[in-house]
Amino acid sequence: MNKKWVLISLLSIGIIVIVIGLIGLNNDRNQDSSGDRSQIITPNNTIGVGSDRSVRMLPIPPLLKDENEDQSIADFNLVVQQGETNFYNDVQTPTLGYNGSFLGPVIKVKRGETVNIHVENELSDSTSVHWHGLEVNGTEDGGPHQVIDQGTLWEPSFMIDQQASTLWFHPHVIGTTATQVYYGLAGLMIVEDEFSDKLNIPKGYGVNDIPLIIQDKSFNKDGSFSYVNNMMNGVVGDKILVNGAITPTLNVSQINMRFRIVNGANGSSFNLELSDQTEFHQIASDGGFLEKPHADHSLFIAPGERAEIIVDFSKYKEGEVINLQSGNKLIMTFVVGGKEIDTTEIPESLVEIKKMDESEATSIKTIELDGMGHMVSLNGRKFDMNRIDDQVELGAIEIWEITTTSTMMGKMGHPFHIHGTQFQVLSRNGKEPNANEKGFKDTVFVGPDEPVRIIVQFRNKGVFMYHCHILEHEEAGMMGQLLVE
Ligand SMILES: [Cu+2]
Repeated sequence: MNKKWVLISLLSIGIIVIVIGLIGLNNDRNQDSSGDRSQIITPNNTIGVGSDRSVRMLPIPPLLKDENEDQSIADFNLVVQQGETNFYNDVQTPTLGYNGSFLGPVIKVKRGETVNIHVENELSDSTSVHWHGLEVNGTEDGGPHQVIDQGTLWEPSFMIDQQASTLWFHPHVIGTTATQVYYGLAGLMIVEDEFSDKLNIPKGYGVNDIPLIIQDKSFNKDGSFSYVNNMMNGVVGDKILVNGAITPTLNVSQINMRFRIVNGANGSSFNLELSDQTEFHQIASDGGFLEKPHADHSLFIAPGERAEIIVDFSKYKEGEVINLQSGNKLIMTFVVGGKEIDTTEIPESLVEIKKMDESEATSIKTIELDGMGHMVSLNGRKFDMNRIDDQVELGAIEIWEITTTSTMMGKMGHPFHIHGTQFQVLSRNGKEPNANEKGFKDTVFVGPDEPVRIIVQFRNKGVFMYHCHILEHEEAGMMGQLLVE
């Protein structure tokens, strides 16, 4: 055999090994995203450079000041900026943030309030601010049609007309959504209403009502973020960050603690549970409270989804340490402190949810989410900003049947999100949806070969996106747009 043939043979073997490896990797990841807890993930919670084992406390994002004294109008200032953040040792990581170097403040609003937001873009790039879960007109939605050029101001104004909920905001520009979120652009919006005011649940922000923005990221040796698209499930990191701290610790008293959990990861789903398998109560999903608290010992949460849970720490003794984990992956640690008077409760019932009536639907549509990596499509096509994929009459109620089929490359699930509305899940794989999916949602995980039927009303005018919330899939074209008028 001459040298040329030896080289070709070696190359061929190499390619075959890589392909087999990728398929294997893909199958592993699929098990993870479909919620299979049998998969073992090697915990990797120490950082390479110098290995910092000191305890990192959970940062609490500040509440953003309302600059308007009028009780019925709120004015908020957001500056999108570049900065540096110290995540471990004395290394600085180049990051992005709102009003700071990483993540952003919490915007707290009330139902019925008029809200003006003044967004200043100080980045060297364009951005947008999408209010994920907020029911507003298309022009205020902050999607790819509301690009904020470098050095300019965007001033959306809207009235809050939806129930109490935990929403969030992040960029949504063509080509840079995934990287801008990964580098730190994400913040929370809390909506309150008369029902959330009345419920006797924990609501002291930063005291017994704590946001947990969960993300996974990887670092290079010099401390900079490593953004590597694995071509399958989007970008997956080997470090877990909560509110911008790597696997942090929170000291808690022996009381009820409410956590507003946001999966702010680019592509990873989490199957959250406490290390001692203790049950907690989920009280809200994406769009607001469930009818009654749902007791469970695990919570599956896909990118873009939110869940509010109450953990009763009065069951523990002082000094006990409980981890929040996903499979074998540490998310964060709770250290239990002393007893404290706690007058809050986990109520029997929370709110009344009017079931949307299937007979009122004027149209049944199908959404097919296919592929992975760059080979993704929605209903067989890739996103085109100049194409409206769907038109809906203002106020119309529709049933959408969302599917994801297996492809040659394997099976995977996708979190499906619709802008500007909150929907209800009618069925999952032909059966009743999970108990924690019976409230309002704006993002729903669609497993492989597991059709999900939703019922949705379009109450706001304009152009809205609907897409997979694995940000690399969205960027690769798993997105469509609809015109409501
Ligand atoms: Cu996807």
